[in-house]
Amino acid sequence: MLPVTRRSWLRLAGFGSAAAATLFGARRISGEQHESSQGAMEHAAHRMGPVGRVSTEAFNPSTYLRAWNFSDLAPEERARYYKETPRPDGTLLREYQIVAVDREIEIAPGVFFPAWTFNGQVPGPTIRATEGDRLRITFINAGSHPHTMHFHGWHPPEMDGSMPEHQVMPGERFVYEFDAEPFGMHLYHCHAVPLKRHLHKGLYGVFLVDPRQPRAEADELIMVMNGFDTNFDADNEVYAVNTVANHFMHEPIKVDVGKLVRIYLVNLTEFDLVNSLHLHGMFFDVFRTGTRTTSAESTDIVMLCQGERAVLETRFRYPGKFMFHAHQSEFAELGWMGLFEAVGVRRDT
Ligand SMILES: [Cu+2]
Repeated sequence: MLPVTRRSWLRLAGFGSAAAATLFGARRISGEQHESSQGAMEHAAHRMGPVGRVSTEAFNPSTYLRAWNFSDLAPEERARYYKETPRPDGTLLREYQIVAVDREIEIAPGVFFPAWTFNGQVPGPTIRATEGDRLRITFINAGSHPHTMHFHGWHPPEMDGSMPEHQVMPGERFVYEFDAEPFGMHLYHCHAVPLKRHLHKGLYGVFLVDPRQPRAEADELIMVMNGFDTNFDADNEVYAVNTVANHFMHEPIKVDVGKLVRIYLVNLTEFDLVNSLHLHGMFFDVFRTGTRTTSAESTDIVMLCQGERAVLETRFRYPGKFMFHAHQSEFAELGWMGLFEAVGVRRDT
C-alpha cells in the first residue's frame, strides 16, 4: 500500500475538477507559503485536471446510487443472491445471500484499501423491502475474521448480531430472519469487536424499508458518507460519498429539472464525530430516519452523527451543475465532494 498521510494523498490523487481546484487550491497555497514550490506544482496539476481515475470495474458508485436488491446484476446472476416470493397476505418473503469477503478496493486513484466487504463491495448491497415483508438473510462468513450482520430496525434479540455468541466464525453461516419494520431509512453493519475496526474496514450497508403507502414517485439515490483510514492511525485520510473520492465530480449525478429527487443518506464515517451534506443553489426537505412522511425541516445542510440517517427531497429549479459536499471543509478537500447535473428548462414552482 502507498504511504499516505492525511495531508499528502491529494497530491497523489489530484483534484476532481477545475472548480474544486479554484475553491480550495487558492486557500491551500495562501496558507502554505513555506511550501511555495510544491504549492505551485500542485496548482499546475490542478489546472491540468485530475490525475488518473479509479477503476469502476469492481464497484461503480454511480451504479450503487440507483441499485437495490441486486438490481444491478443480470437476472441469472441476481437469482443467486436474491429471491422474492409472494405471501398470502400480499407481502413478500425476500431472501438474500450475503457473503463477507476480504478484498482490496481502490478508493482514490492509485490508493488501495484492504477492506472487509459484504459481497465484495463497500458499502454492501442495499437491502430494500416494504413494511411487513419477511426478510431471510443467509450470511456466509468467507472472510478471515469473525463477523456478524446487525440490522437497525425491529427484531428479536437473537437476530441482533451484537453479542459474543452471535459472532459467525470464518467458514460458518447464520440465517437472520425478521419482519421489515418500522418503515424508514436504516442500515446494517458488522457488530463484531473491535467495533470501530469492523465497521471502518467496510462492513456496512443500507437497509431501506418503504412504507406500505408508498412515497411519491421520485428519482431515488442511495448515498453513504464514508471515510478510510489508510494508515491505521485512527484518523481518516480519504472521505467520499459511496467510497470513491471525488467520483461524482468526474461523473455528475444526472437529474431532471422539476422532477422530485429523493436522497437516502446515511453517515457511516468512523473516527469523526459528525459528517454532513450541503447542497449548493437549492434547499431540500429533511425526513430524519425516514420514519415520518411529513418533513419538519427545509434546509441546504444536514448534519448526521455516526449511524444517523435521513431522507432528503428536492426538485432542481434550474438546469446546470450544482455542487454538493461535506460542510466540514477538510472532508470536502479529502474527497467528499460531487456534482449534480440538472437537465431541462427552468421551473420556478
Ligand atoms: Cu466484522
